[in-house]
Amino acid sequence: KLRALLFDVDGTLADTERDGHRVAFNRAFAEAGLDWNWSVELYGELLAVTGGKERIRHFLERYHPGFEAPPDLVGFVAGLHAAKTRHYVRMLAEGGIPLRSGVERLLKEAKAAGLRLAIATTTTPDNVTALLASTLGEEGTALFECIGAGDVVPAKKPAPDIYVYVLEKMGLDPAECVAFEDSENGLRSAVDAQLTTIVTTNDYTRSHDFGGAALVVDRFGEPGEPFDLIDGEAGD
Ligand code: XBP
Ligand code: MG
Repeated sequence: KLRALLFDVDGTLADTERDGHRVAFNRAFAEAGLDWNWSVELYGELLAVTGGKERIRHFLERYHPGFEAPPDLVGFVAGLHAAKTRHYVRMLAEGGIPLRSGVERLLKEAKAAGLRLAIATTTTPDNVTALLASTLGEEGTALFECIGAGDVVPAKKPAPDIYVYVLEKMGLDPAECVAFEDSENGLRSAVDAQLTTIVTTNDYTRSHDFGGAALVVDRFGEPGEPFDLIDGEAGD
């Protein structure tokens, strides 16, 4: 029996990456006096590594191998990332990013139908509450029984840990849930947690490999703006 819907955040609930996270990283770099600038295209590559701190470290190793990092590299990256979170949360509070088509309706209809809702994301908890508050108002966060986010598990997506964490917290079996994701890393994470997974694609993820998804659509959609079916496995 279906009891709960589990949602990814970035790319699934809202298109937060290109005009949100990316811009916030760049603001944090500029503020720290660094001349790094992540273009829309470069950021698409960097998204292969989930987690902002992990992404910064990957960028350094790959694009600035000669960078004279301060002795406390972990602290340096954590400081940059904290500034990035501050910029990102401010952008959301200013109403910067709307929910994707069909998201609010899906959440509210699911809730009204008695389904339990949860979030499983690699992003920082403050970012999740900022997005929900800025788009759904103060009751936005309360829609979700459990918000699994960020460093609460050490291994981020594509590892299944964050989904396993949420399932344990809610006392649910994966067979009682459906997960919603937008990316290959997210899909791997959910599928490896034994979850039936619906994928909603976006500009950064359209070309990903979605093998193993129960259904792939280009959006959840509204009656006036229906989704396009990209792939579906009969019998799932
Ligand atoms: C989202 C991420 C996050 C965000 C940035 O992946 O990878 O790292 O890009 O957030 P998913 P933080 O949608 O698969 O959860 O900087 O807070 O990590
Ligand atoms: Mg995502």
